[in-house]
Amino acid sequence: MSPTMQISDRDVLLVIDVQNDFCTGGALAVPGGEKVVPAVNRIAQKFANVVLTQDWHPRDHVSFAPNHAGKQPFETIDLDCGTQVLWPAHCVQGSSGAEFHRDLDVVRANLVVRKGFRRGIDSYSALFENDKRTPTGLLGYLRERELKTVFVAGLALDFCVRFSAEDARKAGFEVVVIEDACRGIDLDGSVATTHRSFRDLGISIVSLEAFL
Ligand code: VGL
Ligand code: ZN
Repeated sequence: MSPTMQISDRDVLLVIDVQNDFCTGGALAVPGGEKVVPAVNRIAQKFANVVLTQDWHPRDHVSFAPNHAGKQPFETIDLDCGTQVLWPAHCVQGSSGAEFHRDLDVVRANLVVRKGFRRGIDSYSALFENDKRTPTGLLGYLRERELKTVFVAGLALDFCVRFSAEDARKAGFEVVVIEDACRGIDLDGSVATTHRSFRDLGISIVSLEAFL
């Protein structure tokens, strides 16, 4: 993508999980998570269409390590839909950790998609839950609004940003990840795996500079 990108009414900015629990001091802090906030706010100015996602778990969620006797955060378990990383309890419905970062310009958003609200299944992607089948409704929204290119920013690069970008690409959208408006967790090389996967799927990566 060339510098000074032109954004059209068919483009959408998808802002993933910029919530207190993923920022410094939060229950599942992504290193430098809050640093995406000014970047996202700045880019969002350029878009007519901005969608936010909000990780939104019940307290007894299957992805929480404390809900599994003898398990520590970042260990894994096997579920019907595949391997599940066990996380510290985070983004509990209605908690302050689940709120958007206070400086995030939420006024720009025309839709908020909540995900991960079913006890027995996690949802990294903003389009499909981790069984790869249960829709969140966002794909229908993007199609019905006739949006074409999905720009993705937020947290965490190697989990919810990754799977959202991949599902949008597989559904036929052009997908552009704004790398320096994202931060990663990096579990067992997951950031490198994410970059390889983006390349294999034809997901573009640009820097913030391309928008300024
Ligand atoms: C996320 C782990 C658990 C994310 C959400 O937003 O990337 N990661 N829940
Ligand atoms: Zn979560």
